[in-house]
Amino acid sequence: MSPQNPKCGFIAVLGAPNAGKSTLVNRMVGTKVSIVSPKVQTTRSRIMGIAVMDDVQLVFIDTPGIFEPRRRLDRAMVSAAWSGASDADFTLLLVDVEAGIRRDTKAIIERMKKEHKRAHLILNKIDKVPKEKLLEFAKELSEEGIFDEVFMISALKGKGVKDLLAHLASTMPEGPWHFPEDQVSDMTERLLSAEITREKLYLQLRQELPYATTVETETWEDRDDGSVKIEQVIFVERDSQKSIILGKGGQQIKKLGSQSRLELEEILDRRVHLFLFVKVRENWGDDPERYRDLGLDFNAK
Ligand SMILES: Nc1nc2c(ncn2[C@@H]2O[C@H](COP(=O)(O)OP(=O)(O)O)[C@@H](O)[C@H]2O)c(=O)[nH]1
Ligand SMILES: [Mg+2]
Repeated sequence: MSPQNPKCGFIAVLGAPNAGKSTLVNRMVGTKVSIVSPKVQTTRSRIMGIAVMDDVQLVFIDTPGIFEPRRRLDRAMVSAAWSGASDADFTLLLVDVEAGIRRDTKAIIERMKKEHKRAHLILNKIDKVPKEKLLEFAKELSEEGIFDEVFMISALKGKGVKDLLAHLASTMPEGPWHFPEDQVSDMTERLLSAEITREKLYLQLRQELPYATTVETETWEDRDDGSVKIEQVIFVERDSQKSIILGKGGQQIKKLGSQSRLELEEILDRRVHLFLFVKVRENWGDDPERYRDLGLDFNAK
């Protein structure tokens, strides 16, 4: 059924790493389109999550966190975040109230000021701090003069998210929908599947390791019985990392594979045969091949 008076808008979700951007986008969309972990820099590329409210289609652009980039992959991620913002009609700036207003957030605000950009301020993780603290943050940040509205939410618990969504829906411009009504994301199933495995990797493995890994779906084979066979490669930088991922007697990768498979079966709504391989690629972070799938700019400044 097509909408009577269609409205559609693009909304960029910006913020420091770990602010809860992906958690919020997933909640707005109502299903997982972007992976989440307690680690910083989980989201590597720009991901669109699409929500529909009556006649309104809201396209959220989840972005990698904005921080001071050091390595090539950092630069590509931060650049993807800013270009996400420039493609959007509206911007939400998410602040983790538990972490407070840190350098990364201040730097984002400074750049927005310089570019005369405006945003809605979203104070997230309100389940973690007392009310007085929230009001202080709201006051302090309002003085920056770039925020039109302030919302206080818990993306994790869902508190305040409905109000935010309803408000956004009421302000979207008139115009045709950009995506079919049942589409929830601009990601292919292949890419989402690789992301799900990377999420499990982040959740299972501690220390520095996850940042040095990337996952790609190599083959995708739809079978006659309705199931799908997926082969994925986990790229690491060193042999020592490979053995961590494999674990003793292959225990670690087995656990990884079964967790990822369970979630994939839920998301894809079909049986999944998942095969994981680990390959050592020293400096995969400097290999243009690894950027293409993610839609990242290898030469980002
Ligand atoms: N307590 C609490 N944790 C949250 C909330 N929103 C996100 N988180 C957690 O913060 C971490 C980072 O979330 P994520 O969505 O990956 O942040 P991103 O890097 O900004 O995309 C995860 O462990 C989330 O579960 C919230 O409202 N309350
Ligand atoms: Mg994220």
